[in-house]
Amino acid sequence: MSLAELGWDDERDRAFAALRNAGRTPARVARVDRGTALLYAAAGPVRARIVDGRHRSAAPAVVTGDWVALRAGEPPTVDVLLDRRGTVRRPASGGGVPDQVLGTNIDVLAVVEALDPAPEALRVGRLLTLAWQSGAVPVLVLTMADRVADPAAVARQLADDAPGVPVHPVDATDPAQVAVLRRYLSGGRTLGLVGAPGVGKSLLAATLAATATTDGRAATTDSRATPDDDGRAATPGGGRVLVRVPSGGCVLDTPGLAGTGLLGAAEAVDRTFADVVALAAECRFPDCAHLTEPGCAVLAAIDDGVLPAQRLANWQRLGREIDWETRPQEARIASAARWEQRRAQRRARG
Ligand SMILES: Nc1nc2c(ncn2[C@@H]2O[C@H](COP(=O)(O)OP(=O)(O)O)[C@@H](O)[C@H]2O)c(=O)[nH]1
Ligand SMILES: [Mg+2]
Repeated sequence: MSLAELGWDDERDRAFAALRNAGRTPARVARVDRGTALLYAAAGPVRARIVDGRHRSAAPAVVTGDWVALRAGEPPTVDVLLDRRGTVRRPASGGGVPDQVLGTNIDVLAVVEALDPAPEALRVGRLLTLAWQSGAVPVLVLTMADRVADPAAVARQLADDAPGVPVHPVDATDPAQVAVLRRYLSGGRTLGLVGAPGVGKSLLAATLAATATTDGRAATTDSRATPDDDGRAATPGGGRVLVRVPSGGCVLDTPGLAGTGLLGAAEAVDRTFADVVALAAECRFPDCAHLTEPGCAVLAAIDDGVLPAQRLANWQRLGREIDWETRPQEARIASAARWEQRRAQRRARG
């Protein structure tokens, strides 16, 4: 197994020189289980014990996608992480729960959303925000194209909301259609997959990893490509898992993100909605709420048909969500209680 196919390059090789002189070999983390990691090394897959780095205060935990220094032994161990590029995090959900790394060394991050049931523009915006934050290049993959009448039309609509992001509607059960994503794996790149549960992430990963036969259909999944060292069929299911693609590159599958918070994401939202932000900067009043104010450049753009009204609405809703996420928890509870009260009053009025 060539390290280059897994994303090893000259820069990483230079950074590794001293470790190599100390007898270590580089390897990439395919899966982390309790205390051990399954690694892809030049010699093949190897399971290694993770040496507890807690005595070194700043030592980060090993995550799927990491490059590590492998030390031969019985058992082999890993204790050094190389610098990361492109780290995808599930944001902290408040209440002191820290953010969670979903995977790292991701070059291209596909936000996966199904066309059926109809895509949720807000969720897509939220996930694209997470993608921009990761440092990876975002793309949007719309699955279940076989289940809707006009997938291209829906794709165009979502593309309007995501300037600069390539959009690919696909039937994920059809390897010939999934092949459009292979361009993101060339040169040993890693394609990450994020999205709600059940949108087809794992199917996309398995289809990309399957060896194509001459008739273009997927053969059985290449067992060397699947991160299961017990010989059982790989069931990436709940976990974060790095799947090797035999023709080069890797796919990093993640568990479903049902509700993805936006703590600290204001900047990334502004990037996703760069056009609205640029317009808002031209409003006459600096505190313009883009509702009825005179001299509002955003409303003018909507009137002129330059900006879809829905895009302003999505930007405002995401903005409110950020306020919500960053408000202290007591304020959130109080506000939720008030909301419940108002709802009860409305119900009582009938
Ligand atoms: N018809 C159809 N079924 C799909 C498509 N993508 C995924 N599925 C099915 O949807 C279900 C969930 O897919 P899975 O890959 O497990 O979703 P994940 O939770 O995002 O990993 C599986 O039964 C897939 O076969 C698609 O494009 N078309
Ligand atoms: Mg899955």
